[in-house]
Amino acid sequence: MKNPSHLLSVAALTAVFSTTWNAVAPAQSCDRALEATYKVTFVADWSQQTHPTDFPNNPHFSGLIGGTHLPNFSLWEVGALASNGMESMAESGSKLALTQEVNNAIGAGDAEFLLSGSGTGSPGSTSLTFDVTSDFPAVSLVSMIAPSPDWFVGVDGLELFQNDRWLEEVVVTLMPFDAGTDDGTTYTSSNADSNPPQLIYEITGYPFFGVPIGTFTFTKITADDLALCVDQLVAGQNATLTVSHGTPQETIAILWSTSLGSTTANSGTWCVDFGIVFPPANPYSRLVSFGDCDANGDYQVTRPVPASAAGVTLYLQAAEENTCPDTRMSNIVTRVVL
Ligand SMILES: [Ca+2]
Ligand SMILES: [Ca+2]
Repeated sequence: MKNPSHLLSVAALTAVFSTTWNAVAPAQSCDRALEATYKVTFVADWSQQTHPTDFPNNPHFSGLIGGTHLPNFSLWEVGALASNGMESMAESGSKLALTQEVNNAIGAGDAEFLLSGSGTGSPGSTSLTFDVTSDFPAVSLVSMIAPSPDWFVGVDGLELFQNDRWLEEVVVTLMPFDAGTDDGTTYTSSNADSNPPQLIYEITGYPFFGVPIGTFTFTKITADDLALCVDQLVAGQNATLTVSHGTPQETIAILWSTSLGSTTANSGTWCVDFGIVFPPANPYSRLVSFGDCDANGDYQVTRPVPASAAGVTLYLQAAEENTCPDTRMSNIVTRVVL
């Protein structure tokens, strides 16, 4: 059973939050990064049928390795020298040195998350689920073509967050690259370290002849589309709530709840997928605020927190109007009213 004082607090919150409408301008920016989870599926097509020239035994790809990073950071790129980690990956399939390079980049503030997954026989497929944020929106991911001297497939700095939007799905057609670190010319050439090393280049001729190796398909699983920032909530004082990454001039609703869960609705202009729960009979009783973004897509409102709310745990989430059939939701903010 819920205790009566808790219910009283909730009732008081409803009354105050739903009857006070005082948006302030100009809005500050909520500097919280947007978070997303993607799945990348590597479909390897490389086979005797697609690439008959000298096709080797035991065709496979080494474990996926890479990271999410700043757009101006590069783990590898065509026309540049391969790092030691890229050389090791492309020649032996080892992840160790490249893992260290990604971790070093994370330590230097250039990268955010290490990506590490399994390899696959070919033809075959493997997938990897990973987190990414709008502050480090670029993903690089590679895998050795094996057996080979120093050949690999991969993406270099694919940005999953562009123009203030997460991409729903991106299909990358994979072509073979040469890391420039081994002079072998056939799949099964013995080791011949390149001295001096050459620049990374796409192999357009033998033995691939322009036929793609496979695909990386990046699919958005979940994502925050709006960033919600909420001050500390202090009973009897004003609190400021800020939403960023909204569509300029579009309407934002912020709602509160005392429980996490699920509330979805499709009412024509409001297609929402809340991770918090509202009373079915009157969801609008949980409305904190409702108003328009400014020209930057920011929205800000100040609300009084009722004195009776002290000790209550609140969950708050924002939604944007006119995005149907897609939803545009914020992160969920959890606050214990002080
Ligand atoms: Ca080479
Ligand atoms: Ca080498």
